[in-house]
Amino acid sequence: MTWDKRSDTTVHEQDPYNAEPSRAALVGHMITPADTFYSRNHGPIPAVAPIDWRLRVDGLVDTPLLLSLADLRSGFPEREVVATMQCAGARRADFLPVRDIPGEAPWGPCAISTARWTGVSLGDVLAAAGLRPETAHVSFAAPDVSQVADPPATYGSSIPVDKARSPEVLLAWAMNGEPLARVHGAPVRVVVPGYIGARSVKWVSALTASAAPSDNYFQSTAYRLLPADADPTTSGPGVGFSLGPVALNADILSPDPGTHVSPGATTVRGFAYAGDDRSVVRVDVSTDEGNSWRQATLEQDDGPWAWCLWQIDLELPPGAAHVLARAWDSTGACQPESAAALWNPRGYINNSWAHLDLVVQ
Ligand SMILES: Nc1nc2c(c(=O)[nH]1)N[C@H]1C(S)=C(S)[C@@H](COP(=O)(O)O)O[C@H]1N2
Ligand SMILES: [Mo]
Repeated sequence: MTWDKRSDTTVHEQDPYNAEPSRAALVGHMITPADTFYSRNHGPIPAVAPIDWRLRVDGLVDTPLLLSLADLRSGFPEREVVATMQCAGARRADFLPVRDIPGEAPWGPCAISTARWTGVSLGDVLAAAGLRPETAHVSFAAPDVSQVADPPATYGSSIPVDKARSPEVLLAWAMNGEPLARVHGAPVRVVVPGYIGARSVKWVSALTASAAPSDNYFQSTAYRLLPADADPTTSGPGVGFSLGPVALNADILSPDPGTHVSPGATTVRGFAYAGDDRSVVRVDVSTDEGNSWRQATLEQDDGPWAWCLWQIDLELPPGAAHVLARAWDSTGACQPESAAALWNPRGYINNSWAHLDLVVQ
């Protein structure tokens, strides 16, 4: 099953289906086409007919709700948000030379994509149910059962209530103007812009208001950043810390690594993404191991939740070229230099400087 993805997609795993686009497919599009958007799954992909879909809203609410897709579409204002989604495991491949990470897919830089999402604000639905003041977190449940969880469990996550009320967080039924594809969570998924992809629950079936974060395996145990010396096979709930907002990241998408280019001008292109309440303000590129940096041209016209695309023309002398890139965000943070310093047992959030080797001849 290819889930209608391009033929140059890298499939890390067929079942569960885990796949990322090629750099060449991802580069240059502010909005990632549906056949190019990466996909991350922890179990078999459910088939949920739009007519059968229901959303339960319960927990610390005044009025529990049970909504159909028609209720959702007719009962709340429609909203559209351009938002980037990035998997916490993106760029894990660059951790592997530091130390192996058994049992996790070697995602490259392309476990990130951007779409125009249409749906309703999660906050509007929560307001209709009436959140009680003790609510501190909102949990999302889904029907897909994962054998990755121990014991096997359905997928779920939660986000803090302030984020849940923020208007950009959607219950979305469309991606790039088309009904959501099954592999992306049809008929309705959560989209939490600025947070790791794991929080954007697909095929969402319930929202629960609670005082504590979700005790679902994928919130309490997975998607926690462990200390380097922790054993991921025995680290249960509470070890390390839970990941939410995305850390500043950038990588190079073109040319492909190892490409032979002619001496003279070479255009280097990539993405940068700041996550949550920050924005990308600058991307630096170096061809002399970081002794000097030039600034790339940024394109970021699609609002605060979308990534930034960048490009720069470099004059490269004949021989081996090593290109570095690093982004800065609006808080003054810059990406860390080395993957070695960031290595962690589950291989999350590698946001170290981007590297590209080229041969100029
Ligand atoms: N129900 C459900 N939701 C899920 C997942 C899942 O396995 N099951 N994977 C999560 C992870 S880790 C990511 S990165 C995103 C990927 O969304 P996509 O497949 O649409 O790209 O979905 C998230 N939502
Ligand atoms: Mo993910």
